[in-house]
Amino acid sequence: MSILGTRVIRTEDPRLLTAGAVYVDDLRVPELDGAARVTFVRSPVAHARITGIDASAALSEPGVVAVLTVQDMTDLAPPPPDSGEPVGGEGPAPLGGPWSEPLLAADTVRFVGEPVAVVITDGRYQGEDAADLVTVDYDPLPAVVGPEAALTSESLLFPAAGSNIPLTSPVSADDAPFDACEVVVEQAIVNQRLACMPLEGRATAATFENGKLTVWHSSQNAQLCRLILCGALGMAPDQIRVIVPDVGGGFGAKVGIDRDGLVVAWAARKTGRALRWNETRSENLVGMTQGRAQLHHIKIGGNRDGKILAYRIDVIQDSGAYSRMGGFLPMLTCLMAPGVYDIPAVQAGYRVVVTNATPISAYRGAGRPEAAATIERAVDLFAAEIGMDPAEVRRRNFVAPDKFPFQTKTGALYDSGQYEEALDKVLAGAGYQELRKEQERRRASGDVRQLGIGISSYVEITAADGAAGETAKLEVADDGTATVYTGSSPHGQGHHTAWAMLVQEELGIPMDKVTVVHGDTDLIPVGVGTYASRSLQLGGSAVHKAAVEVKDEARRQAADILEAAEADVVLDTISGLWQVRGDPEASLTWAQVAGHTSGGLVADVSFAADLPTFPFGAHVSVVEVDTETGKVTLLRHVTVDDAGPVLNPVLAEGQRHGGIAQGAAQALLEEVLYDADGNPLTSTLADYAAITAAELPSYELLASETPTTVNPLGVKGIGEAGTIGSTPAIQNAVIDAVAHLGIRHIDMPTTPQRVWTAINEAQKAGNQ
Ligand code: SMO
Repeated sequence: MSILGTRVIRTEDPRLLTAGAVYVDDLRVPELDGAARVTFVRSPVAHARITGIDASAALSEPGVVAVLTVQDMTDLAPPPPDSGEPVGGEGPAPLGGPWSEPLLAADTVRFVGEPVAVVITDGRYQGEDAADLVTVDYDPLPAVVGPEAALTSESLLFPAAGSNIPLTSPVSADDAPFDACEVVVEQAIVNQRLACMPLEGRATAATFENGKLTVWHSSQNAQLCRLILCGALGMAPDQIRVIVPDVGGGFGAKVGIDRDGLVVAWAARKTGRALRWNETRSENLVGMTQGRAQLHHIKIGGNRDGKILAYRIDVIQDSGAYSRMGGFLPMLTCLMAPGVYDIPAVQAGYRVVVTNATPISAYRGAGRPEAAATIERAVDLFAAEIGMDPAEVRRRNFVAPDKFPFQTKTGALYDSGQYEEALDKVLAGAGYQELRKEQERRRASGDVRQLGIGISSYVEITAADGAAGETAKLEVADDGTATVYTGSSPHGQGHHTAWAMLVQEELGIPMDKVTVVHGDTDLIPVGVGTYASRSLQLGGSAVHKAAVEVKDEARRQAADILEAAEADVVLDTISGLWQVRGDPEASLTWAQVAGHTSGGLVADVSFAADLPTFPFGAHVSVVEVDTETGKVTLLRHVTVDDAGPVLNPVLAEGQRHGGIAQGAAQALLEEVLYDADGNPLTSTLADYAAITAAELPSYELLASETPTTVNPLGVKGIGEAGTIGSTPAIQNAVIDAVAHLGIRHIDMPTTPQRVWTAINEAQKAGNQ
């Protein structure tokens, strides 16, 4: 009887739902008693030269301890030149040289919300008041707003660099593959800028005592925070301890620690005071890195029999003011450009541009949702052009199941996949043929509420940096309990439940006797963290590997105690007893076996995968579009998300649910907007239309499990799949609902205004 694959309720939840989580701002540890508060003075303008800062009025306010600017950072080395070396596996280092990002603005500000100074006060509200009294003189410069403006603007964010384009990987201009096609379609496709919006914003606390810096930070990986802190503050790893308590969501924006958190840590060292910082929602909506922000120009060609022969995608990545991830995101977009299709000619390239906006970084999928959204739109555009059912076009172009491992034209090696089977399953689950009939009926009757059916087939890359691996230390104590120290730091995923299940499965130590520890560099000096849908396949495989090693050692110990041959000693994983084969009387508990050793039973391992994995699936979305108002209602969402064997359906379905909601949010509602001067228009939750349960139906999740061979659990990642699959299905559904009016494309988010405008313009064109 295996616990794997069973619906185990999350062990994290009783505490979260009763006592509540302990986020950074909730910490009541003695070291932070009497901590002073950090308040940032942020730029109110998108692009300007700073000509003066006067803190005198602020300094005379009650409770003000200090006002610090870049002038006070005399203890820091200037930013290092661009090394191009990866940081912690999640992509290249931020750009250095003329493009480098300071911790506090020096002579220029480049986005609204950029940190200019910090005010340190005894109380939190004193900080708000004092920050208002810091006078910063700005000499405005022309703002560069949006990726296209960056290409042509004479205003340069970094004049010494000579352009607004830090990185390019040019797309091929070879038209020959398209010239051979019967049909060619071109389209500009926007993948809009999104806010990452974790429920808990950024938060940092720090103390500096006896030469040791302790930093509590809301992060996806404590060890990466420490590495970045070492570099920024010029300290050795053993001088820094990073602790990550409960984290209220990250979605990519909490990988490592960003400049705001670094400033808090630096200020604690500078002033010798314990400090706390917890951002407001408005700060979060301008200061935390945002996601997506790509503009694509695509060309897709093929024949009228439905065969796609050529695909080109030219990506412009708006990196915001500072290119924190370099070309990493568009590189992943280009890698995954052809999706699930076996297309003979694929051309993909990108330009990264800087604009006067909040920096862009990873956001749930980080470069792959953008690839899937656009190839799935392109296939629908092609299908519409040749007048073929979009499901049929997909079927005619899938990578066939006997072609795995499959090398794509863009250089990815897909491990395993069953793309047609996934599509057939989701179409059957949705009742595709009946839906099409209902659509016909509504079209024929001129119903105000038109039905749209959208399909997406997707593949994504997870644990792209599998070679960086993950750590696990497992100890079984002489009371028979087990402790797992994991390098994989959760922020809502349920690692504690999952890792305890893996220990129970292998060792027969019940889950309630297994404690999981994460996010403390003193206890877990080596770890990589949670991102890129990597946790179970790397961190879980590490726990599994540690359990196997502990079991091997325990068998040797048990054989010694029982005076039996090792080969005859077996573990009954139901009772958790070590026994001698054929002698049920001779048995030992884990406590007895662990007590027989001097130091307890310990395995300290890391697990690395040679190759990434490629989860896949198919989504069908059903929407209703009110053709008089443009309002879209998401009626149904049916999915197959195949990430290999499911360890715990409760956790996997939770990831799918959240992912679908975030994908729906991009397709339907969410968009970070700026005005022509670079002022953010969406810096409160009244303006940024974050999706809620009211806009979402109950999802229909279908099962499918195709294992991989790259790790012992056979698992792939599930964290980002829902987002990657749902966005194009929903966007395609909205366009499908109005396709009979002659509409071929509507950019995301498909807000009532955009849909209504498309309908209105189509009607005007039809009346001419
Ligand atoms: S977008 Mo992520 O945390 O790889």
